[in-house]
This record gives sequence, C-alpha cells and structure tokens, in this order.
Amino acid sequence: MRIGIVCYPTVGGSGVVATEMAMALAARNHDVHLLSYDRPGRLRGGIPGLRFHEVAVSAYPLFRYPPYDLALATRMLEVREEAKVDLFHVHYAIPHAVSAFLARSMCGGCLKFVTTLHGTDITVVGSDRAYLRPTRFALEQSDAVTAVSRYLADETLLMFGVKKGVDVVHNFVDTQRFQPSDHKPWHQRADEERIIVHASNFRPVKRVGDIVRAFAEIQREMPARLLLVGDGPDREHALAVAADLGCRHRVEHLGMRDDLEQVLPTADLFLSASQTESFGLSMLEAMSCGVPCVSTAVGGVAEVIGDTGSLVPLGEPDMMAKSAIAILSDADRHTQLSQNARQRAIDCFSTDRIVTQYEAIYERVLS
Ligand code: GMT
Repeated sequence: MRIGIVCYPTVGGSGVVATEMAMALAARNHDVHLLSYDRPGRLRGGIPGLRFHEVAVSAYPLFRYPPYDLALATRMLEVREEAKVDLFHVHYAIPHAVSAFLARSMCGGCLKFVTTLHGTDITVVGSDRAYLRPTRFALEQSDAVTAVSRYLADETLLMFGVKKGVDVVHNFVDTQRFQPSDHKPWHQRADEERIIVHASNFRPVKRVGDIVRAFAEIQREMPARLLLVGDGPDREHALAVAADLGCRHRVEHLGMRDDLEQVLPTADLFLSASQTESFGLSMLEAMSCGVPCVSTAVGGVAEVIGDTGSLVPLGEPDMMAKSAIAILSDADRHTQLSQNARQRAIDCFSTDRIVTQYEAIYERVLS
C-alpha cells in the first residue's frame, strides 16, 4: 500500500507511535510518507520505502497564528499527487483530522483517511469548546477512527457522542530494541541502590511533583536514586520539590534522551503519577525492558500494565511510595513482576501484532 502518516514531531507519545508505525510499515514493504512540521526525533535515516515530507508554514507578519492546518492540507494533496498515496493515517485528531477532511474535499473525495486518537486530543483539547465541533465533525468524516485504549474509545463516545464506531488498537513497542540488559537488579548489586525512573514531557498532567514526593519517602527506607528523563514546563518545580524534601542529591535529571532503550533496563522500577493517561507508552517501553511499573490508576493504564505492576490512587504519593517499597524490598516478587512485564509486552503489544491490526483497518477502508 502507499500510506501517508501525519503526526506531531515532538517527543510526545503520539509522535513516537506514528514514527515507529511509519518505520514498521516500510519494513513490511509498504511505500510510506511521513508528514510533519519537523523531523520526528524517533525517525531513523536511510530506511528504504520511507520518505519524510516537511510541512512548511509561512510566517507572514499579518498572521499572529500561522494557519498550519491549511498548509498541512495542501501538503497532503501534494504528496497524494506525487506519490499516489492510497490513504492517510493521521495521529492526533487536532488539527490533523480536519486537515485530512479539507484535503479530501479539495480533491473531490480522492483520498481516504484513518484517524487515531491518542488521549489529550479528546480528553483535554477536544473538549475545549473552540475545538469540539470541528473535531467531532472530522471524526465522523474519517473513514475509520481508532483509539489507543478501550478507555479512550469509551471517553470519545461519551464526550463527543460520535455515531461512528471506534476501533481499539493498542500502542506497541519494539521488543527487540527495548529489552532487558545484563544490568543487575538491586538485590544482586553490592550497593543495593534501587534505581527508579520516570520519563515524560513534564507537563502538569504528569504530576512529576508527586513522583518526587513518593521518591522522598522511598529513599528514607532504602538506598535509592531517581532518574528523571525528558523535559518540559514542570522540570524546575520537580527539582525544587526534591530540594525542599532534602533528596535533591539523589535525583538526577537526564534531560531529553533518544537512547531510552539504554536507560530503562538500568532501572528497578518505573513510576508514573499522571492525572490522566490514555495509554502510557513509556510504561510499556519500561515493561518491555523487564521493569515493573507503579502508576496512578487512571485512564487506560490498567489495560497496559495488567497485573505486572501496581496501581495506586491519583494524588496519593504516600501510597505510591508504599507500593514501590513493597516491590523494592521483596527480591522474589520483583523478579516475578519483571518477568511478567516483559512477557506481557511481548504477548500483547509487539510491533508485529499491532501493525497487523492497522493493516487490516487500512484494507477494510480501501476495499
Ligand atoms: O500527553 C502526552 O504525553 C502526549 C500525548 C501525545 O499525544 O503525544 O500522549 C498521549 O498519547 C500517547 C501515545 O498514544 C499515550 O501513551 C499517552 O498516554 C497519551 N497521554 C495522555 O493521555 C495524557
């Protein structure tokens, strides 16, 4: 098939999933065209069958807000004409689904598009009055709509009242790239230091302050170090909380990393304190590396981690700490969870399994 993939290039989950999809589809001999306003961080160069198309937006002085959605619609049409793309798959509804609809209307229905919902496009942004109606309209116009969890599919039907069916297609992980290393867990190391990791875009929704609060409790009970991976608006706040709680010297901010598969296998535990999380891709990547997760019980997280980790109530860092301490003081339980996490990633969320589901949707749409 000739497939156009549209995404945000930033280090958010949707851009990562879309880019990994583009690479996986190219590896399956599809002709793939990736469109975004910048080159996505996860995109490796020189992949046969995969081309990146930048969407340029002119900065005309009259435009306080340059109309990216129009530039994208035009670029989609150009790519369609140049490469004879059969279908576009847009990741994140706003504004990508609206641009796809516009592109299709401009060419009299010459193209089909599938929209994948990732989370905040529905739970936060899409429910803003300014975006709700065009988003609902574009979802109804999509040839297929998918959501990355059952939770998100249900939320979409509830909040948007769309009449269209929403297919659930979970996110996936490259289980070869994200795999356990020969790094030993704490109970086989002389210093017994527990390595705890959190990776996110440090937006308020991630509640990184709660991660640090939980960690402050943990390191009172056992030797421990917290690795914070990623960056975003709440980074300074998180580090200030660590300083206030007297554990700043045990918290390392690693910043943005494009070698997460090297960092995650060194951890004994992954923490997530999000207020909402439609899926939780970095948790899946941690699981694939054999790292158990303790997370707030929100959104679609339970669908991801199953019983390979622990779920705790939102906004209760003490309970998160207790749960983490229980896992980090029981070597046998930790070993079991770690093996289960890796196995669950392989059994339920491998690239092959999930990309096959998307291919079936493309075939249905094109038939
Ligand atoms: O909120 C983010 O972290 C970014 C956002 C995105 O679209 O880039 O992430 C959402 O999509 C990810 C990939 O499907 C999911 O793993 C995240 O759970 C989801 N974020 C939220 O629901 C808050």
